[in-house]
Parts: sequence; C-alpha cells; structure tokens
Amino acid sequence: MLHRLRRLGLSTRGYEAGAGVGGTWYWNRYPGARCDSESVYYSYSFSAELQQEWEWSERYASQPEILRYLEHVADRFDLRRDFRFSTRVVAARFDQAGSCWSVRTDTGEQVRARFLVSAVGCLSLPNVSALPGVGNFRGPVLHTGRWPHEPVDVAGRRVGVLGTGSSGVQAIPLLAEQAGHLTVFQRTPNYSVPARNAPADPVTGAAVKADYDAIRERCRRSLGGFPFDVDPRSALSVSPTEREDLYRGLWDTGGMRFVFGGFADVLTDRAANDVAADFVRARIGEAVRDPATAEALTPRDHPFGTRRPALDTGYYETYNRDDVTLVDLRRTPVVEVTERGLRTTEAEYPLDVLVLATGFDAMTGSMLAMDVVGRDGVALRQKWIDGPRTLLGLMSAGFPNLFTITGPLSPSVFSNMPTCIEQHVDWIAGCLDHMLRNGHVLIEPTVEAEDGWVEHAARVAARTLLGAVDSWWTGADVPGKPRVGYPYVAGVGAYRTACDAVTASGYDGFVLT
Ligand code: N01
Repeated sequence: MLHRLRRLGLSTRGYEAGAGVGGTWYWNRYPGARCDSESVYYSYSFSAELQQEWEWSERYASQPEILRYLEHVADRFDLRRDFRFSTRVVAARFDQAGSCWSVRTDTGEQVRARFLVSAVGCLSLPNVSALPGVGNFRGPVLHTGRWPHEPVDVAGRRVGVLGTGSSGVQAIPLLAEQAGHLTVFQRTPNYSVPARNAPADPVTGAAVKADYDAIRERCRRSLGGFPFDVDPRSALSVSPTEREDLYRGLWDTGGMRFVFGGFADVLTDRAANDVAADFVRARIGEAVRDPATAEALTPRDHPFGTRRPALDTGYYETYNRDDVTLVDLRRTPVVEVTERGLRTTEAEYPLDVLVLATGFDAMTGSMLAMDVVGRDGVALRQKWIDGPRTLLGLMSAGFPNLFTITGPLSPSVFSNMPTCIEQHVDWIAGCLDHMLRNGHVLIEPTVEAEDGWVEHAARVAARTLLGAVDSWWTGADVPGKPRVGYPYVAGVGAYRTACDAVTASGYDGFVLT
C-alpha cells in the first residue's frame, strides 16, 4: 500500500506495533509456524521482477523464510524509511472541520492525515479472554501469536498446549518432539489435512514462473485465491468409488486443494459435505492407534470446512507417542489455570510451560482495539456493536477516507490472503487516484449501500453450511462478540467482480465530495 501511495505522489507515514516488518510473520514464531498456502501462491504479484527473482526453499514456507521475504520486499522497495516501528496507534478521530484524520500513537505522537488506511490484520489480537486464573501460573505462558524471539527450551519439561486450531496443530508435533511430556487440551476437534511439505521442486518452480501471469489471474478469479479447479459436479452425483478416488488424490497431493479443489457443493450441501468429512474421519481412525483418543480427535459436531481446517505434518500420529496426552475438554472442561498447571473438572495437570494456541479476536479485534471515532463523534466500537458494518469490507459509513485492507465482510481469511491484500491495495489506490484527479476531498459509503452489502453478505453465508457453525469466522470464540459472519464467503472472484463494478460505475454506493 505504501509503495502505491508513494507512486500517487502522496506523502506517507506508516505505524507498526512490531519492532520490524512482517505482521503475522513477525509475531507468530512458535515451533512449526509455516504457511498453509503454497509459497508460490502466498507471495506478491505486483512486481514481475520480485516474483521472478525470489526462490522459495520449500513447498510451504516456514515463518522465518516468509519473514525474510517480507524484509527483502521492504528493503527492495525502500519502505522502512516511512514507518515508525514499535509504535502502536491508539486513537484516530475524524476532524470534520479539517476533513482529515487525527491519529494518536502510544509514543505520544499526534499526526493529521487526509487519508487513513488500516492494515491491522485479521488475526493479530490474541484471544485469552475466557481463561480464569491465567495470571496465577508460575511458569511461562506463551501465546502462539506473541511467541518470544529467543528460542524457548522445553527439553525435559512438562508442556501444556491449550487449543487445537491451525496454530496448535502446527506446534503440537514439534513441541511433542522437544518436551519431556506434552499435554494437549482440546475443546473442539478439528479437521486437519496433510500438508505434504517438501523441498521446493525446481521444475515446478520454473514452470510456475514461466506461467505466473496466468496463474495469478486464475487466483484472482477463483473461490479461495488459489489456481485450483473445483470439480463442478455434486459429490452426490458420482459413484462412491469416484468420490473416494477424488478425495484420495487430493489427500495424497496434500494441502488446500482438499478444501478448495473438491466437489462444488462441499460447503452448501450437508450430505455432500459428509463425503469429505467421512473421508477425513476415516484417516484419523487409521492414524491414531488408541481408539478412544482417535474418537476424541474426530470432529463430529460440524461439517468439514465450516471451521478453518488445519494443514499438518504428522499431527494425528503425534498422539501415538507415549509422552503425549490428550485431554478432552468437552468431557472435562477447564476450571482454571492454577499456580502449578491447569485444572479441569476431573484433574489438575502439573505443567512447567503453558502454550496458549487459543487464537485471536479475529477480523474486528485489532481495529476496535483502537479508539476510532468518525463523523459526529460516533465511535466505531459503537457503530459495530452488533457486528461489523462495511461496504465491501473496504469502508464504513460515517468514517470518511478510512480504508480497511482485508476488512470484515471482505473475503480475507476465507482465502489466500495475499490475493485479497493486493486486490484491496489496488482498489484503494485506484480510488485515491480517482479522487486526486477529480478534486474530491472525501469518500464514504452511503448507509443504504452499506446496509445492502451487510444483508447480501449474510444471505450468501446463509446459503452455505458456514453460518450456523460456531467458530472464529462467526465470532463465537470470544465471549460477548456479536455472532455474525465476519468474512465474505462468496469467493474471491465474485467479490472482485463486485468491487470492479463499483469502480466502473464511478463509485456507486459511495458519496464523493
Ligand atoms: O486459532 P483458532 P489459531 N478454553 O481460533 C481453543 C490462521 N492461521 O491461532 O474451537 C479452551 O483457530 C479453541 O477451541 P474452540 C488460520 O486462518 C494460519 O489456531 O473455540 N480452548 C481452538 O481449538 C486459523 O484458522 C496458519 O472450541 C480454547 C483454539 O483454541 C487462524 O489463524 C497457522 C479456549 C483456537 O483456534 C487462527 O488459528 C496458524 C478456552 N478458553 C493460524 N479459547 C497458517 O497458514 C480458545 N480455545 C499456517
């Protein structure tokens, strides 16, 4: 975004809470942190030179490698000089008389800006809300999203992991290898698909680079931001053998293809979904030796893909180790964290280290952590009290000239993030260019257009199996959070078409003054 803003001739200032660039990949340094999107797709497309020159070493890049990549991009485009690092924005207030934003940071700096672009991310504010007594624990409490920069030595120690979402599923096999004993506290069993990570294959890498433009375009027009073909048929329209063969092929290939490359109705038809869900359940049964543990790990309360599935390397097999214990919190819920460990209704588990893989106050948490006040003194926290209200996830009525990259009600987390980030950056840059050329000072959505988008996003979600399921996609994991759909789930391609139509119409649904 900064790169594009400079090219528009705007003077810019960035603020970043971390001491360096990288966002998610700066903070999430837990063992096993690795991207679930294949490296060749989880990367920028805006610079042909960059995408041709950069070489990924693995099929899925690890956190240190992605961080190196982002640092390289920052240096290559000379981005750091416009950023204040280790600086958190605490408040932003719209100044009606001056038609600008007044922004305040935790270092006491106060600046005024005509345009304000929020790139605070969808998954950055740790969710530790419902854990009584967490402050009492004598040992280290480490949230995966705030992992220390120095190595954490867990050799010979009793480690507890709370949470089995994507972060837990990635960290658990590695912590099991390092710890003296690992206890996993699981509330909701997750579907996990093998990543099948491997060293990058130079032949595939060269073929991708030769065809990058077309591949990127397919990502942009796709469901999930990947160039994968969805099988257009219903899972129920083909024979059981054919279904099994398709899912077996996707399982053996590994990765997000299993989620975004299966039958077209996996997320809309419960019976079709059962085909995918049963396939994964059967694999869990094969991987885990102890039947009771296998059953506890098997998701039966939600359809496949309605909570974000994890990708793993040896996750289920980890439970075959003698030094790993699974505690089923559905059967025996957490009572509290004590000085010595974690107590459930059944027992107290003594621990030396407690790892919280408990996720984030997703999609709106980081935005609402700032005191954002728009037109007529209306706070964003007040406006979004019953759930986020945006037009296209890009802007919210009453908050002129405030843009949100991957904001709520845009596809964002429901897809390969860089595809969506670049599309938002392009849209915002195009909008600003239009304003500068035409002498506009302010832009904001109309309330009617915004209401229409909020209703449309809810209708789309209601046509899928997603809406009814408790997850961080629906705000259910944070006590008191509005229970609505947060990402837009019609797909990256359909969403892009909607955004492009707005631009082509001269910003229909927005007021430009
Ligand atoms: O967080 P999560 P995450 N008591 O919210 C449990 C992206 N990501 O950090 O499901 C007990 O998924 C909670 O239980 P439940 C990806 O989009 C990407 O793992 O609420 N348990 C759940 O098991 C992902 O989806 C990558 O019943 C509690 C877990 O903690 C998103 O980030 C890697 C609890 C939280 O799971 C978030 O993933 C990692 C409590 N009080 C993450 N509170 C890659 O691309 C929470 N839990 C590789």
